[in-house]
Parts: sequence; structure tokens; C-alpha cells
Amino acid sequence: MSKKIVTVQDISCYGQCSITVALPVLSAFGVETAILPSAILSTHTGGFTGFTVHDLTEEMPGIVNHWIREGIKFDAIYTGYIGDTRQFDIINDARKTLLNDRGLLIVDPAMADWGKLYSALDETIVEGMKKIVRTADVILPNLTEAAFLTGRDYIERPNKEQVREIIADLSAMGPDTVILTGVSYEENKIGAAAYCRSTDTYHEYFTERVPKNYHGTGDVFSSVAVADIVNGKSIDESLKDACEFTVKCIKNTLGDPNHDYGVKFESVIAEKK
Ligand code: PXL
Repeated sequence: MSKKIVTVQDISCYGQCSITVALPVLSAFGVETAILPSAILSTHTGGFTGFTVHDLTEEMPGIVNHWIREGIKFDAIYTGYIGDTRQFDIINDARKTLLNDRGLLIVDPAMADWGKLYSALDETIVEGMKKIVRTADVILPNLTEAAFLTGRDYIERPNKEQVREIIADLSAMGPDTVILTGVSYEENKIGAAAYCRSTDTYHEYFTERVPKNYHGTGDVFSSVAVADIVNGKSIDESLKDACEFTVKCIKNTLGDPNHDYGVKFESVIAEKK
């Protein structure tokens, strides 16, 4: 039977990130996805100025309570960008009420990149992310988010030993599976490294590095990895699928000079058929 999840993140109306990436990608991978939107913004906050933000915290408990009354349950809760700290308690409650017996809390602590916190966020969000990371089954931070979560200095290109240490610190916070993205030991390769405590296994996957940064690539990577994980694929398969899908999207965007705000994933989805 196909899996059903709920994703908790913002709706950035324009800009190809968060929910507007998660929904099409998860659907393409066969996962039914409900949304619990955390905020609605005119665009994402990376590279745009003057964006509008409407927080949806007040709306969220009513949505969850209706689902409880309807007896709706999910195989996973997948969280991303959170703009208000009160939402961490809502997620924590939803974890108890909305998940199936073996349901997973999967946290992409989407709050920072390239050494910096996203412009609309502050330390209170970092503290809240630390709290949900402790109760999560799977987390998918990039190197910057890992630095904020662990209190370690941000290193753009950590070596193998440093990557193992970062992952060990994240694992010690509580999650069973840590997937660290943006790992690169060679100039022309980039990928992800992961540790799963319950199986005591370490995993890595690398693909070609395209020398250009785009917003929204973390959301693409996480959405593919979440789909694979809930579909019961192994960590190795999940890393491979997520890395390969993401690099294809990046390559597909390279030719368009007016598309730095996100990656063009549509034709990559279409190719999957
Ligand atoms: O892609 C992560 C993300 C999600 N949501 C909002 C963002 C960003 C990154 O900048 O600004 C609102």
C-alpha cells in the first residue's frame, strides 16, 4: 500500500522551495503527501527582498485536531522550514497523535546554508530545532545546519575525520539516522554521509559537483530521501537517489541565467516515467 505522510514547512508562493518542491517530488516518488503549512510567504527569503510573511501558527492546532477527529494517521511527519518557535510544540504533539505505530519523525532543520542562518530566522529557531532533532528518527542537516545544531565551528569542506565527528555529535543528540548533506572530499565531487545507530552502519554517496549554488536544492534532496525512506528503501539507495536526482536538477537549471532562485526539477520528474 502506498505511504502517506504530512510535511510541515512554509508555502513560499514563488521560488521553488519548501512545499512547492516537496509536493511534486514526493508525489513523483509515489508518496501521498498532506501539508501542514507553517507560514505563507510571497517568495522564499534567500535572494529576494521585500517578501511578505504570514505566520500560520494559530491555524495549525485546529488542522491537527480536525485530522485527529477524522482518525487520519501518517507514516511520517517530515518537517522543514519553521518560522515560529511555538510550532515545535505543535510538531511534538502531532508526533504523538498523528503517526502510525511505526511512523517516523523526519526533520530537515532547514534554517541555514553557506555558513549563515536564513535572513528571517534567529537563535530561538536554532534552539527549537535542537529540541525536535533530539526526538527525531531521521535528520537531514547540511553542514551549516549541523554547525548550528552542534555548536561546532562551520567548516566549508570538512575532511573525513571531521565529517565523522560532526555526524557523531548529531547522532549523540538522539536521532537514529543522521544524513549530512554537502559533504565533499574532492574538488569535483559532492554528496552525503550518513550514520544509522540502530544498525551501527556508516554510509556515503558522492556525485559530480556542479560549481554553482542554487536555493532549494536541500528541499529537493530531502524530499527524495524522505520518499525513499518511507518507501522502505535502504540508506544507501536513498542517498544515491537523492544525490543523483538533485544533481540532475542542478544541471538542468545551469543553462538558464534567470533561475538562480531554485532548481528546475520538472523535467527530471518527467524523465522518471
Ligand atoms: O529552501 C529552504 C527555505 C524554505 N523556506 C523559506 C526559505 C528557505 C531558504 O531560503 O527562505 C521561506
